[in-house]
Amino acid sequence: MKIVILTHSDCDGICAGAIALTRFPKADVFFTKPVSLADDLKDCPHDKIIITDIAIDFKEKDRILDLIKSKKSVYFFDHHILPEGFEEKIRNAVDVFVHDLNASASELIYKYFSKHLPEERIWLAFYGAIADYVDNTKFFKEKINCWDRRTVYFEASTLVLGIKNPEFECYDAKREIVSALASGQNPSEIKGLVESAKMAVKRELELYDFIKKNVEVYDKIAYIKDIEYFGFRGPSALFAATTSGKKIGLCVYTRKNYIDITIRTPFDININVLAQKASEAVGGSGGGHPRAAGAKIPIDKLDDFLRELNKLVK
Ligand SMILES: [Mn+2]
Repeated sequence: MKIVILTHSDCDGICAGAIALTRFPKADVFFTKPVSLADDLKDCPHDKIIITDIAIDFKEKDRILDLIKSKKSVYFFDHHILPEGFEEKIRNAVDVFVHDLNASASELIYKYFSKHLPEERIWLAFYGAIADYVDNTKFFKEKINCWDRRTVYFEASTLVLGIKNPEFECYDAKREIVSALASGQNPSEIKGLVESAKMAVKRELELYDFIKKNVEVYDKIAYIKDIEYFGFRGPSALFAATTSGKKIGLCVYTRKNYIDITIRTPFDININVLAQKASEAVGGSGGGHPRAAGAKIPIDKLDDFLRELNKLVK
């Protein structure tokens, strides 16, 4: 049987993919994104398709559902908000459906396959959880006590930060990381990854200084626009909030036909809900996780988006 793993190319996606590959060592691994999932499914000749850590794009949802129904066997592991009314439909269309907004994709897939995995592969579930800021689940808090958490966080940081440099940014390099992790190597054993992570730390600290000097504010929101550190959108958005003392920070990038916005908060605010409401109010789309969200809006709507978002912040 031909098996493929379709996963996200961030740290959680890499770890979820590596857990799936540990379970099915002969599987192919492909990286995808919400907007390209439908096309990737269309081209997929495999008998079993494992989808992990990919949000369902609400504009593509019907096409994705039809494609899933046309496949022999689909396993679905995810933790992004599903389009309204979609959960029941996808649950009925797949063989395995595991969805939880409060845990990482890595944790969900690890728990599902754990009986078939080496015990120490739980580290991959830890890395994914740490990377996605969900290292606070009951499962994580219980299981981390069985290991030296300092070592686990060192390895997680090596992976999260290491893949930010161009050397490890491309899909081929990430596919190799997935294989190495699936075979039991730790991130720090992957050649060049620790050095790469160290460079990322240096750039992140430079970025902090830069944002401190250049942050702009709009009432309760702080933002930084079109800076050169593209791979650091999450920390950029967070530092915008941190350095200005505002509740919400944005990192804004003007792309060719739209504006890409990364949103973070140091506070306990469900910014994914705010991102979705504010972006839909200006004709865009948005969502993500409670502490790590994003939006895509029409190119001329930044002022409107800031106003809408600001209205939603208590
Ligand atoms: Mn994730």
